[in-house]
Amino acid sequence: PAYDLVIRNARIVTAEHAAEGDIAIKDGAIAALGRVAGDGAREIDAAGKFVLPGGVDSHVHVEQRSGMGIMCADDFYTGTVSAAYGGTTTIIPFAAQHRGMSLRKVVQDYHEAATPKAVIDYAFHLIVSDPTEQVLGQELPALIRDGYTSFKIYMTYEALKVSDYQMLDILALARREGALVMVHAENHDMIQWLAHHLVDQGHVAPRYHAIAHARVAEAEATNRAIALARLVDAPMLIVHMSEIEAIDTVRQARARGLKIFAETCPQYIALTGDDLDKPDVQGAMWCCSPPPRDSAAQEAVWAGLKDGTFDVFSSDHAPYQFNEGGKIPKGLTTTFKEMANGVPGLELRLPLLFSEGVQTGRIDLHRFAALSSTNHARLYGLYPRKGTIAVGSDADLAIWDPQRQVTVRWADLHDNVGYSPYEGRQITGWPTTVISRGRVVVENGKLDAARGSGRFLRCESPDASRPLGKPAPEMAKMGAFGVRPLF
Ligand code: DUC
Ligand code: ZN
Ligand code: ZN
Ligand code: ZN
Repeated sequence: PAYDLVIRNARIVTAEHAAEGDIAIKDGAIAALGRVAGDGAREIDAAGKFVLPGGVDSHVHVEQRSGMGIMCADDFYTGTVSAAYGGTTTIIPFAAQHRGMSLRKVVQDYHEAATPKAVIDYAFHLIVSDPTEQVLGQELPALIRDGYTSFKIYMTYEALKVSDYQMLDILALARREGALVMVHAENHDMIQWLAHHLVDQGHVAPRYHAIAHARVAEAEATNRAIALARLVDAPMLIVHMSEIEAIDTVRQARARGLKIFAETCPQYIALTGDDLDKPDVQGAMWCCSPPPRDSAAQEAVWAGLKDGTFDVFSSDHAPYQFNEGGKIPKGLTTTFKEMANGVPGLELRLPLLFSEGVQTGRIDLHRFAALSSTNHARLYGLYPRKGTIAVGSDADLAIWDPQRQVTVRWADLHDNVGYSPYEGRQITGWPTTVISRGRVVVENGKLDAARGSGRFLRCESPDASRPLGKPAPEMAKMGAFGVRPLF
């Protein structure tokens, strides 16, 4: 046969194009598109189905210890298996530095964890919590050249947060070295102050998490992060956005031509703060940061998904088991401050967006492809190897049955979390066949992928990280005073 695999009669949809035709795959890559004459060692008839680029999930936590020291429930096997079942063929988890650690060592440790277990391809973002001279001067520039071209920083969480001063250091470095900075934008002191008084007065249940993480804390930090980026003319991406005013702030920044990118997640279209309002500690299962808000905020998120304010729709999969060593730390009748923050979403990210977005007419399939795959690959330097259906690209594909009806039950999912925040929800449309580098890894509900068969991806320095060349006027003036360039 001319090809390893040929998919026939597909309705092929990418971020830019739609076409009816065949996809021929050889040696893990797409070899031909259109009317393919040669035969395949294997052929799949995709009549009546959509073939989309395999999902790229650029915000996931796998085998990571949280700022509070709690270990994720998913390792690189269960995490990547769960991703594959949900139509995702590339993940970009974090290699997380905790203070005092060498970033180089952190990266080695994550590779040791991922290499023997991952079943789909992966890259890494770095989490920078300790920007020492060694980290800024040596480790980060070298790591960026080695293919780790994005890093996340936190404006909140005692153990992880960086100061505004440190943010400027990190942004200036990213600008100079060609990396993209991702920011968790919430005002730390507002949250701490509210939380302190809530706990002080005995309000310790999970539902108060959604009160302590006030909307204005996200709005303020988003605005401040953008201001810091403006000072030094560094592009930036705000992760997991949930809130109306913050979304508007990003929209305005972009309207002014700034390179501010934005991400939102399933929990902000499918959950609300009321989900945390459950008896006893049950609400912990819906706890994430920022917290889901209300239906008005959900509508604002949809508007942003539609109008392009959001570039990427990621899961922020942060899997913690309920009780056993997870969300509710053992033996503790806890306050909401000790809960692990995060919800699972790797497997349901795309089905939720398809069902709630495409099926309802809120977004079209091109936008779905962009939000679920293409824009992730572009923003993080993996395009066009990942994120599209084109000759020469990796054959990472998801064949979607738009009619398939699924009722979410955690028991049918493949993560190791033990519950789903979306239990009982009806979903229309499902990725029934998933292909990673030409290998059919999921078909008819069955997995066929060996542990360790996923490959590490080095990220290029993305166009998204190129500065505009317009720092704040005062910075431009410093040169005229003979000040040495700051980046
Ligand atoms: N931030 C994340 O990115 N994930 C989980 C929790 C959080 O605060
Ligand atoms: Zn975060
Ligand atoms: Zn007090
Ligand atoms: Zn996260």
